[in-house]
Amino acid sequence: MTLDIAHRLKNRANDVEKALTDALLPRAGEAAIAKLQDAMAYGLTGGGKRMRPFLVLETATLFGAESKAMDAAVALEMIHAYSLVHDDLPAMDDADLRRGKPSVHKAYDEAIAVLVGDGLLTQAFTVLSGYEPGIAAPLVKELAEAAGMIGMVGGQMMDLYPEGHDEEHIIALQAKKTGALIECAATMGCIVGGASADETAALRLYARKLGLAFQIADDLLDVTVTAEEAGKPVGRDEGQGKATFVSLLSEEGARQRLQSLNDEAAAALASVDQDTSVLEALLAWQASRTH
Ligand code: GRG
Repeated sequence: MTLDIAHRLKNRANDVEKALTDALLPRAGEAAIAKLQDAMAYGLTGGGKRMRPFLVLETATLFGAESKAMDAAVALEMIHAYSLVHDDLPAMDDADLRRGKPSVHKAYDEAIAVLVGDGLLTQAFTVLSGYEPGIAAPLVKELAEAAGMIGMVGGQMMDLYPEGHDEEHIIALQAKKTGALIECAATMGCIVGGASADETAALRLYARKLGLAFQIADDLLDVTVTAEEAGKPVGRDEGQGKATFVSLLSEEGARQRLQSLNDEAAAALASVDQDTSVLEALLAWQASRTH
């Protein structure tokens, strides 16, 4: 039977959506906290491709640990959603639209959007604390490092205060800003699944290549689709004079780089004994995504 990756992503996304909704229940008795929870749910649910949770679930599935992986997937998506909510704030990217609907600070207000990000960031670690200690500790370390100063937040800082506009700088920045959470997704799946050090290294390498390819696809979409298709503002990097893979390599060059990264990611899977066809299919799906 041929693998329908779009269908598999959709099914996983539906399961993740339900788990994310449940993770913010029950609503508190205090009206203010219930309102915060509503705003957190607004930023967390009702959209998104759920590629990072997909990667957690599929990596864990390689090692027969699918049933244990949803909480790790939820925690990671909470971090991702927080980053989008904060990134959209006027002090950051100042974007009014996210996933085709008003950004959290537009639907609520700026102070609530800051608290929504804070709430999601911290709730992610509450979710991980439910794992048995031998798994919870490495998951917490992995997610905290990927999200924090040497990971995504560090990458955001490098983007705000660039020390260069050349390819080397953009690769280093994006490996942290976008890549760290994607690498973390595969690693969390490995931790939950009890993968060996070699298997984890191979899947990390796969995810590192995928993360960079993901950013290149994002840069290409930024210059090829409308804001309506993207569900968020497009073409802003060029307006702000920010270097992207497209401005550095040209559209054609960026497409070629994306393809070589996909080839390298597929090669990294070769040393994993399990059936990695879903992870391989994800590469092609990601490269041709439309939002
Ligand atoms: C602490 C104030 C404050 C801000 C932090 C951490 C941060 C701001 C920003 C993170 C960096 C960021 C938003 C990177 C963008 C990565 C990216 C391409 C996101 C879009 O991911 P998709 O396409 O989105 O997976 P969906 O909507 O599908 O989930």
